[in-house]
Amino acid sequence: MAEEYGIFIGGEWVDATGEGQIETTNPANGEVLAYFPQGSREDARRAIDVAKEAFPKWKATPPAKRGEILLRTAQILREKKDELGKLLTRETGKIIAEGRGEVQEAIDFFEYIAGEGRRLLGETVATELPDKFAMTVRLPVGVAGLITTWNFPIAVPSWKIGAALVSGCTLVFKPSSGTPLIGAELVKALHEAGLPAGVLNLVTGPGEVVGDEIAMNHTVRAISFTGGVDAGREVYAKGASRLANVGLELGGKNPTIVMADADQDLAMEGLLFAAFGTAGQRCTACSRLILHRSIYDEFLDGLVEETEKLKVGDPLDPHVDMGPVKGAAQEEKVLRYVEIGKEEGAKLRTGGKKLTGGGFDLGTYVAPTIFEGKPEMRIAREEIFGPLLTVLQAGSYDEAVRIANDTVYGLSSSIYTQDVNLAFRAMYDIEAGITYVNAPTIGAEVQLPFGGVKNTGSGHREAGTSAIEEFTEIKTVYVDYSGELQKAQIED
Ligand code: UN1
Repeated sequence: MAEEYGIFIGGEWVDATGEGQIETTNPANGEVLAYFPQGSREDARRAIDVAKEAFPKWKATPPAKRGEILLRTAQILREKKDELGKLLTRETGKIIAEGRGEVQEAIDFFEYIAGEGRRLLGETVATELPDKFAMTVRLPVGVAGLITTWNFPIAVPSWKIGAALVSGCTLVFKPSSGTPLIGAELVKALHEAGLPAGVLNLVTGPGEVVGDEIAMNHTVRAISFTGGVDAGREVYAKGASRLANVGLELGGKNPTIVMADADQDLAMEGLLFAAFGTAGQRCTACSRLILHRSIYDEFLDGLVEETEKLKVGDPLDPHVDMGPVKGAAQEEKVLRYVEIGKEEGAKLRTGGKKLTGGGFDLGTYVAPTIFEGKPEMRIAREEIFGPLLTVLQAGSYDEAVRIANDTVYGLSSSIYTQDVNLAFRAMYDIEAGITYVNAPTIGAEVQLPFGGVKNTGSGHREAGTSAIEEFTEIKTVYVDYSGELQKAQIED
């Protein structure tokens, strides 16, 4: 029998006032994993108020102590890595190697960011006056609201929670209704590690209700959102209406350029991983392949052949390469784009259908799909978030970059070439937050900034050296120890 959860406020699981339940299910076979409340606006407000109350004490806790709790969280997650990896696979449908990999990404980030508690660096800066000292310090913004999506349900919340907590913020966390169970496990691990009650509160529920309250509530000074562009735009506008700090990590239509001189085997292996890993359901997934004309036919034939060898099936089976897409809505979306691609005159090279028969009937499985398309087609422009790769052709490096940049998005990108000059040019020319050279578009490491340009974000970067910027404000401090009134800028 699937367990029924409440919402987590003030260090305990409590009943929600909202009506209705979220049923979290396994996309591989439809099994119900748990029930969570459809939280109400009042539930969200209660969590925000508790976070506000907990803030002064958490702010006063030395950052190194805050970091220690995060390090212990990493240890707890490491001990539970197998169990959590399996649960993550059951809740998202990503294959078990990726489920475990995602738990590892959360561990990596908590280990990394724990050390930030011994830095939280500011600057000391020279002043123009004698006997005066100037410096900057970083202070927490206050209560932060975190809204996340289902495709990275432990790693992405960990980036946000880890950075916000070490910064000294207290939090309201709304996990995706698609993956609340793994979100709850993360919250449990943090409390097992010693996080004080009230510092982190979890409220499940609809974006239009719980998410909206987080976006609109004046107590929430920073909002960190990962999800789709439409929802992100709304959160941004609502946050802006009350001048809150809004960090957005939205979609992608990530290109891979393969030049004529590329190591083709390496590029092909990388593409299979980037396009069909996690069934294409990563913000960083490659959904546009831009092939140099001189290798187009040869490379594409090889890629289609290799794609057809991918084993699709039960994501808990370690021999499987690709699992289901996340539920009926994702399946319907991918299949709709298959029809759109056909109507636009794109050439379907492989896949393009729902997989049926045997174990497939219980879940939502779509075959890895490759279309030959044109840059102006919708399948080459819109984020599909599934195992659908559109292949485009370019006659030169300049044309390839033009096509790569012809998108409203700009998260990840990749170029395969042996030409070091081209590789460095691409680093500047491609409009994206991340560019890989001779490596796939997915698999960003936690100690580097993560985020995108154009419609992918609002200029913030998560993880890495910039992780704490979303959750801290810089305070400039002047200390005048001259004992006299000294006036900057004024002569005499
Ligand atoms: C996402 O899809 O939102 O770079 C995050 C990657 C992962 C993170 C993906 N480390 O593919």
